Amino acid sequence: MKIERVELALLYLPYVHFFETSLGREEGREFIIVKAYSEGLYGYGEVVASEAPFYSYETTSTAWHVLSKFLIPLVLQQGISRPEDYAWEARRFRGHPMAKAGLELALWDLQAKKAGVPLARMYGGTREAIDVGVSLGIEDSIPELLERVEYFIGEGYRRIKLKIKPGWDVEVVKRVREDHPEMLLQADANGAYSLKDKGGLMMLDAFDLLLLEQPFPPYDLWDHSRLQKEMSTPICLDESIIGEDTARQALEIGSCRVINIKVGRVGGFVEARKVHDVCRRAGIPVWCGGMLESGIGRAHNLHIASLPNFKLPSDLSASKRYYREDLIDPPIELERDGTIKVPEEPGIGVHPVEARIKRATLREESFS
Ligand code: OSB
Ligand code: MG
Repeated sequence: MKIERVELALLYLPYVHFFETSLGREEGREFIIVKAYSEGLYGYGEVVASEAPFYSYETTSTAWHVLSKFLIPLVLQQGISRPEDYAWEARRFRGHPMAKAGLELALWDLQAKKAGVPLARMYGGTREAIDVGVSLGIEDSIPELLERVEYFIGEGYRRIKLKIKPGWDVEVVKRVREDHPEMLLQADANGAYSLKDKGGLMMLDAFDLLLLEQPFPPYDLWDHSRLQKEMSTPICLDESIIGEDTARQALEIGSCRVINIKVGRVGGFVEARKVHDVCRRAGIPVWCGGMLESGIGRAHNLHIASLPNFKLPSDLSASKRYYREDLIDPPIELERDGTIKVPEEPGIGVHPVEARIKRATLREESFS
C-alpha cells in the first residue's frame, strides 16, 4: 500500500453548550482532520490539539507544522504506509503526540478499509458496545449543573463526570450526590490542585466517587502517589500518562489505581495499546477519555475502547451532546441501555460528509 496523497484541514465547530474546565471556558473547538489516500481508498484521522495550549503544549498550529514538515514526509517521501512502521519512525521526533496520532489513525483507518474489516477487529477488540458516560463542565451555578445532570441521566447516561476546580468542588459533588445516591459519579480537576490542597481533596472521599481524575498537574507522578496513599477514592491519571513508560512508573510508585487512555495524548494507537497492556498486566482498569472530538475522532475512540481492559465507562457521548451537526452521517447515538455501538463497517465504520467538513474548514493543504 503506497500513500499517494495526504490532506490536512483545519476546522472550527461550535459546541451546542459551552465547555468549562479548570483550564477555562470554550464555546467551540479548532482541530485538524487528516485524510490519507491510497489506491482509490482513503482513511481519516483527527488531531485533538486545540487552538491554545491549555490541556497540553500542542496547538493546532504546532501540529500543522510538525505534520507538514516532519510526519507527512515519512509517509510520502520515505514510502512508509503501515501504521506500526510509521509509529516507529515517528518516535525519532520528540513530543507532539497529538500530531503523530492524527496521521497514525488515518493510516489505521486506511489499512482496515483495505482489509475490509472494522478497526476494532484489526485491533483485537472484544466488545460490540461501549459503556459510556458524559463529562459535564463547570456551570455558572449549582442549580444549572443539577439541571444538566438530570437531563443527561434522562437521556440514558449511566455515569456522570463533573469538572472541578478550587471553589467548585466539594459542595458541587455533594449536591449532585444528594440528588443521585446510586449513580456512578467521578470528578476531573485537570491538574488544578497541589499537595497543599490535600485536606480539601480528601473530603471528596465521603461521596463514593468511582475515581478522581488528575488532581495535580501533568508530570507530577510523585505528589499523586503521596495523595493516593491517603485517599480512599481511586486516583485516575489523564494528562500525566504520556505513554507506556509513564504508565508503568505511575503504577510502580502508586500514583493512581486507574488510567484514562486518550490516543492523542499518547501519540497513536500503537502506544495506546502498550499503555492498555501494561495496565492489564498490573490488574489496573482503563477507560477511554475524550477531547470533545468530532464523529471522526469519536469513531476511532469507539474502536479503541473495544479492547478487553477498557473496564470503566468511557467519555464518549452521542453526537448531539457536542455538536448541532456532526461531521458524520448518521451521527453517533446512545443506545437505551447506556452504551454506544462499535461501528461494524470497514475502517472507522462511519461516514464523514465532505460538504460539512468543507463548511467548517478554515484552512486546507494537500501534500503529494
Ligand atoms: O480532561 O478529560 C478531559 C475535554 C477536553 C479536554 C480535556 C478533557 C475533556 C473532557 C471531554 O472531559 C470528554 C468528552 O470528550 O466527552
Ligand atoms: Mg481529564
